[in-house]
Parts: sequence; C-alpha cells; structure tokens
Amino acid sequence: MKTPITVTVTGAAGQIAYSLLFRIASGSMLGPDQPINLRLLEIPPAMNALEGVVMELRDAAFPLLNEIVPTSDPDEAFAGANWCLLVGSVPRKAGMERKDLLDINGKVFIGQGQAIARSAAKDVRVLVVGNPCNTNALIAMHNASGVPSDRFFAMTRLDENRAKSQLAEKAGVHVTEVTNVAIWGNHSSTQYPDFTNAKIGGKPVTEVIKDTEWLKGDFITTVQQRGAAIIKARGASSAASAASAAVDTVRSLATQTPEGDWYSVAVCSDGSYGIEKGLICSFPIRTTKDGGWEIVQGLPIDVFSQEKIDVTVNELKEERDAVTSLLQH
Ligand code: NAX
Repeated sequence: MKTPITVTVTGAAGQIAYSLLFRIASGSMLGPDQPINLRLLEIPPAMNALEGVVMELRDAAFPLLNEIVPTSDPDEAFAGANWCLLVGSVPRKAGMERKDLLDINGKVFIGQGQAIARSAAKDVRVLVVGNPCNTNALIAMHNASGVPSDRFFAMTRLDENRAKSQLAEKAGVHVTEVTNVAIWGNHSSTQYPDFTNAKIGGKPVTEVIKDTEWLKGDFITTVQQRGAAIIKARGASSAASAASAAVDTVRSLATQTPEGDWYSVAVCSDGSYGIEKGLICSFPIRTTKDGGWEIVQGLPIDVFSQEKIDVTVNELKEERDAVTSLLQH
C-alpha cells in the first residue's frame, strides 16, 4: 500500500467542503490507489456541524480514507500536510466594504500561513479557494516563512471550466473538444477568459466560432458573472462545481500536462507577460515531467487581450496595496 498523503481542508463544514471531501476521499483527486489522511479545520462554532460531516465520511466507508482529524487548531490541522486546500473564508456581509473583507480574511490567512510554515510537510502545496482567493494566497505566502513561493496557488479553474463549457455549447461540441483555455488575472468579475489562444477540436476558437461579437462580449461577461447567475438561480453560491474545480486543479498540478495543452491557476508571477512580479495572478500553466510547474511562454497577446489583462492585473495591484500591512517581508 502507498504511504497516505495528508490533505488539510479548511472551512470543512461549509458547502464546498461538503462536496469536496467526498471527492478527495473517493480517490478522484489523487488517484484510485492513493490512501488519504484528512485533517479538517473549522472555527469553534462550526465544530458540531463538522462532527456530522465526519460521521458521514465514516459512513461512506471509503477504502482509501485512512484517518480523519477534525479540529479548530490550525497547527493540528496542518500537521504533516502535503496539500492544504484553504476553502474557509469569511463571506462579505451587507454593508461591508471590500477593504473590510480583505482585512478580516487577511488576518485569517496570516495565521494559516504561519501555521503551515510551522506544521506542514516539507513538500506542502497550498491551494486557496476562499475569496478573495488571489489576495488571500498572497497573504498566506508572505506569512509562511521558509515555504517557497512556488507552492502557493489560488483557484481559477472553475472559471476555466465555465469558459470551456460556454465555448462547447456555442460550437455544439463536447466540452472535451475545448482545450488551451487560459484565465488571466484575478478570480473576480475582472478576470479575462482568453479565447484568442483557445482551441476547439485542435483549431483556433475563432475559426470554429465566427461570432466574434459574442466572443468579445457575452462570452466574457457570462464567464465573469457566472457566480452571480448561480446564486440567483440556486439561492446559494456554486459549491459542487467549485469542489470539482479544486479536484481538477490538484490533479493537474500533480500530473504532467498533456503535450500542447495548459490549464489555469493563479501563481506567484515571475514577471512573465509584463505582469508585476510577486502578484498572485492566473496564467496558463503546465505541469512538467519532473512534477514542477511553469508558466506557458510566448503566447500571442493581441491589443484586445492586453487591455483586458491590464484591467484585472490592476485590480490585483489595488488589492495588494490594500493589504500591504499584512505582508511580511
Ligand atoms: P461556506 O460559508 O458554506 O463555508 C465556509 C466555511 O468556512 C464555514 O463553515 C466557516 O465556518 C468556515 N471558516 C470561516 N473562517 C474560517 C477559519 N478561520 N478557519 C477555518 N474555517 C473557517 O462557504 P462555501 O460556499 O463553502 O465557500 C467557501 C469559499 O469559497 C468562499 O470564500 C467563496 O467565496 C469561495 N469560492 C471560491 C471560488 C473560486 O473559484 N475560487 C468559487 C466558489 C466560491 O465562491
């Protein structure tokens, strides 16, 4: 039997986790022969609810699930963690400014970054899902001294999957025909889903979908505003699709990317494409043969794309500037 991999999930009694934990325990994320230890972090008022989730995880009798540790202590939660999925976050409430939200969550991600540095495994990788995920990841990264910055990620895969599904529907093909979709920038309504470098059945999207007005207009806004549309329809924010995207992200980071393709995740910018170094920005990413990742280089960025990328990168800079006091150097 393989050695178990330890996965820590925060916000473990929340709605995304309610779907995510069962996917992880079933083997969807790290493979059908990979045993898992789950360490689950919640705040004290949610510990009862978390106990119920733990009962259900046990009742599912997953062959791969080795150990479950529910806790409200970050150090206990991150002890020996190989993967940390930071899903828990304080939601924006009526009357709260974006700055207040950044501040409240910033403090949470300082503590979690520090606890990861103290307690996680040497090979730890951290995927932030809780919003504002790019800036939360930035704060955690700055406060996890000793953990290399290339271990921190923020999730934009749900946006990529949404973009692929919109393109497939418009072209009348199955979603697996759509490849090379990159989300650039922030996981927010400014994100840019790049159709100019995307492909359908191996051909440029613009050769398959001739409706350029749709590509430049409704396609982008539909992807940008999909979260709000789901809240309106379902009366609650997207959870199962978000969990699925988190599973996809980890699987993509853990396995070599098929030749010629890429996927989207926000990483610490190295200055590629002129995007300021140090921002946690979504790029087209490939996982390499040796298990590392790289930003896909040399993609053509036309004037339209550049304008869109500038808008979302500027928003990331503004968010970063709003939390500079929370960033340790
Ligand atoms: P829920 O409110 O259902 O669950 C969040 C859970 O986090 C709660 O149980 C809460 O008690 C817990 N929590 C709060 N502070 C915590 C802390 N300091 N330590 C541990 N747990 C803590 O939200 P849910 O629908 O599960 O969404 C979770 C987060 O994902 C939200 O911030 C949401 O905005 C974000 N999303 C991010 C997406 C992305 O693509 N990056 C898409 C989906 C989702 O909107």
